[in-house]
Amino acid sequence: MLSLPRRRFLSSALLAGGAVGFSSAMPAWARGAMAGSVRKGIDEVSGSSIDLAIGRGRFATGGRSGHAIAVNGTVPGPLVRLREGQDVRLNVTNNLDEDSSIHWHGILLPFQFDGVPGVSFPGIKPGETFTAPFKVRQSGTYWWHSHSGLQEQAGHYGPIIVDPAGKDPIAFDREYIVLLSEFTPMHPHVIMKKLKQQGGGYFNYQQGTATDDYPLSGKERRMWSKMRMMATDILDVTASTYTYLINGHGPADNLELLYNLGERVRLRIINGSAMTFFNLRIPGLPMTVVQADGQNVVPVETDELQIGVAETYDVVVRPTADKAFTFVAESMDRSGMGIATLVPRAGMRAEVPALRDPPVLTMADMGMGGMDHGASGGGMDPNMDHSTTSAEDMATMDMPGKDIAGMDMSGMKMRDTSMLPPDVKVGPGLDMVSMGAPDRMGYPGLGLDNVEHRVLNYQQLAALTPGNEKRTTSRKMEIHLTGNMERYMWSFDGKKFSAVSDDPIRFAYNERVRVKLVNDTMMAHPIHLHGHFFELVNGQDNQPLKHTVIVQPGSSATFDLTADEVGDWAFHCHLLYHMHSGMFQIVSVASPSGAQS
Ligand SMILES: [Cu+2]
Repeated sequence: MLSLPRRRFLSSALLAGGAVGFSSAMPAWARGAMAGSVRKGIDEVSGSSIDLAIGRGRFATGGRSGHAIAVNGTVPGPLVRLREGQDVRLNVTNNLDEDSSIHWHGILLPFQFDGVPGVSFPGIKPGETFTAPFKVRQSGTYWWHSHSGLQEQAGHYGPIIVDPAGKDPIAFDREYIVLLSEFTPMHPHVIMKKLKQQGGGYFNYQQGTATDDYPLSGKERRMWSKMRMMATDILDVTASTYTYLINGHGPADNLELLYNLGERVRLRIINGSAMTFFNLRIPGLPMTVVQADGQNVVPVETDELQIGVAETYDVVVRPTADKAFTFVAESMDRSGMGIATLVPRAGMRAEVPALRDPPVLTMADMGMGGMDHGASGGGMDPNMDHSTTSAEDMATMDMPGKDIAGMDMSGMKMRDTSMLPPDVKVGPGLDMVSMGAPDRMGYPGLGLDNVEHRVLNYQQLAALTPGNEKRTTSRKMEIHLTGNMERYMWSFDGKKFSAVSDDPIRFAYNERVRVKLVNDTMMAHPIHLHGHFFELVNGQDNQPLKHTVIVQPGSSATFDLTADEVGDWAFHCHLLYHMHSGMFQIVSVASPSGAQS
């Protein structure tokens, strides 16, 4: 009679004992329940089998705190450190109560392991572990992030470094990861909803008013308002909502990067943010750009560079003065900044520069930069000679805020759909058409075209090692980046992505195609292709390889692609809320036999 309750007691005691032993042996994140706060910063994982566990927690920085998604208990998640040529198994366990995923951004691997739900695999269900086994075929600086819903915004991202199999052509004495991101206590779905309800203006606290001090005349202001657009619409979400992070640390955290005098310090800069372009500079210290998107480039010395969402740049700096230097990551709209300090000794600080005046959009950003280029379109030629363009065009290219004065805009159409190729769908999702869409690969980025120091632009990038394919392209393709800012609709070719009805962009195996991206919107879009590197058609003999390209507002950018990675791959804008709103497509590369995957 007593046996049954006793057995019950014993078994529950055993369970409790087991649970205690389990919890003392394993950190909270490995059990799925993340008690309390998430740790900031970056641990390192390496070896032939790497475990990553996705969980929840609370994150706090400065005066802001809120919900976060952490991997292995930290935001950002751990550095995945690999070596070129090694075999690795990446085991991803989802401890969330919703589906999750990890995409290995910039890593070449079989498409089934690319980590995009609905494209290359079904996603990872709660409690499941997904394993990606593959051989590491490359080296360089990359990153990983969730491709499920809006999880990336909540902290689900981290860095990847692949060390080269042989000698690294980049000489350095010390290295740091500089992973840029944002934290917001606002739930990402609330951000999405506000953007949808109130257009891109919701988070823009820098909107022009009659009494502001933007360099705009009354006539210009009336013109912008007549178009129901804002010259200060630079980033959809700003520092009013975001705290900008470097390696998980807000500006108040005083993140230090220690160096010894004279050392060559390699900064592996990753823009792991959801929505923010950053202007990067270290006042008093020139930066030598040695790698872009994980691919070595001919070194270029510069003083500032703009990094788009999802891009990476490795720079080498050499502090030869015994002092502190501030690393400044200023958001493109200049509403806030991420801060770190390079210091020879702990506790030293350098001056933090004030935020500069916000830039304003110009006619070039409205797709009117190419007005006078006529039939040539100005688009396919990356070496477009600006000296042959009209004075008005020059004004639009080089003098933000000044160009609209003196021009009568009343006769101009912002939406001349007769300029569009027939495959672009004309509908409410398209509120602007670029006229001519000149190539602006030589443009350093919004607000950086009139600073007094050197600024990097895409035309300065050249692959370090020749040997990129020299085969000429056999086909040309034009893809339009389309949108309606006020309705917050984003698409390719006017078609919002829906997995059910859309046809993928198809390539034959090993086909070499010249792809021109035409931006029919007033925002810069960082366009990312999975599973491949494409070559920027930027006028260099050794075209640089990239996985992400910024297409400037009202402009075009062109790349050559050799489609030699079989399978279905995501192709999308890396602004998270643009991708989520429909600026997404599938690229399908046929197998060598010619069969579509
Ligand atoms: Cu976009």
